[in-house]
Amino acid sequence: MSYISEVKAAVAARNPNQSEFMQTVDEVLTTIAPVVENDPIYRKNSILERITEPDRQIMFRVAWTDDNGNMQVNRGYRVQFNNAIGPYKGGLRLHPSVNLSIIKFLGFEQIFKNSLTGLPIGGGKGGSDFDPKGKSEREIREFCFSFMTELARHIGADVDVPAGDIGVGGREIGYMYGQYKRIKNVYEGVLTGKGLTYGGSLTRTEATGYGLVYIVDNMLDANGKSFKGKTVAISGSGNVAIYAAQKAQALGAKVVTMSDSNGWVFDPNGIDLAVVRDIKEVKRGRIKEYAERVKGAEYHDSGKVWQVKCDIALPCATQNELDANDAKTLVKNKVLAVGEGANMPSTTEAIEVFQSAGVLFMPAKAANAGGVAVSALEMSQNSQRLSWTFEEVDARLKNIMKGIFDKTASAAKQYSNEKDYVAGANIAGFLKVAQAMIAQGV
Ligand code: NDP
Ligand code: 2IT
Repeated sequence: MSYISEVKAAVAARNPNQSEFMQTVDEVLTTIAPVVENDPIYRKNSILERITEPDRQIMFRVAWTDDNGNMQVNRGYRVQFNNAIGPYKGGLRLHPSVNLSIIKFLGFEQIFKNSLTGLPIGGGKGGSDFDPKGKSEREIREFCFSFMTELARHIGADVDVPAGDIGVGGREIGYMYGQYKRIKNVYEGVLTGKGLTYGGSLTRTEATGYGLVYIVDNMLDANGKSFKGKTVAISGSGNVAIYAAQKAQALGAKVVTMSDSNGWVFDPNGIDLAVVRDIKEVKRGRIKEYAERVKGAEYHDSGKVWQVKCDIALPCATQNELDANDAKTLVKNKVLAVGEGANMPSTTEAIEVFQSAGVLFMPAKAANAGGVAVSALEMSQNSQRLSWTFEEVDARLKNIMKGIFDKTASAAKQYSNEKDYVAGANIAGFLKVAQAMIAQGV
């Protein structure tokens, strides 16, 4: 049995009922085979066994009182996966679907994504099955305080630095930061995505969406194409989706769709982002309101944005939101490129459909690394007690995304085929972490 097959079987046996975690482990181990099977050093050092087992998995009770005075209980998580190249770094997700498998899949992917940025950050992820939808300001604040009361003992600016993800934005980071400071009495960059008045970095809000469009633009450019005049379908209408749409529009594309978990909108005239931002960032409302406010726009509560004809598809909502049937529809409609803004939005089968049809496909670990990259720049600014301008951070982000594209493309060319950016990103991300693990011996 090959080393990779052995480890896959062992990881599956040790982690029953963790389908999302196994999905990413299967993909990563399969695609790094050309590196791992050709050099005995990886087996000798048990690198695959080590990299698939988190350093530490923390699960804890989060109790808080709702507005009726009743005590509610949720489960909190922080998985500190790998700190071979830097402190654990990765977001916190608040969504009712959160479980250990989802946090582990996100933490595992974060190891390789963070490595690709070229910055000194290890991989981690956390969150809770708390549902922020429909909660009052007071309930959100109390949940965040209670969550941080336990989390504070496990994190630190040089230990583990959480940030936002689904359901966690500037508001939640603010409450968590306030509680951390109260408990520890230190003013340090322990969280990223902070507000601009207390250590946050300019461009962090925009970074994931902008970075996604920058790297897709690099990929298009390498293939003689560009965003100009293209029709773009985007799913989601949260942080990543909004700023991906903004940058795609700035590069001359027409964005025609956005969605949330209730439904999706199609605007043949191009999405008016001021309306989306008012609904989502100000009112915290539903995307359905877009079609009530904008003439010519349609709202659908069934089906998916992928049925709309587009040149470029940017899934920016959640894992496994784009399956093989969606991929076949996109291919039939002659999609040129796909860039994953969300983490693992395409199923394994969907990726196969895109790759075998010759669609340019940029996987999440490379495509959405701009967010965590600017988080790492926020850490640097906090450590230096300096803050850089929007233009400076944006210029660095653009360079980092170009660096990720180059590393991904060159590893693809060396170990697989030129356009296999999935293998390219996994291999380039893996090599740096594996070398550090071997050097450190533990
Ligand atoms: P937000 O919470 O800001 O937005 C999430 C969006 O996706 C919302 O429109 C939400 O709709 C939709 N969505 C979430 N879960 C589901 C679901 N189960 N089914 C359908 N729609 C869903 O999160 P972000 O924009 O920050 O995150 C989006 C994706 O990008 C995630 O996969 C995240 O891991 C990834 N990511 C985020 C980064 C960041 O910096 N924020 C960095 C890198 C990746 P609704 O409001 O109805 O729930
Ligand atoms: O998935 C991700 O990379 C994020 N949610 C951002 C993590 C971070 O630490 O900024």
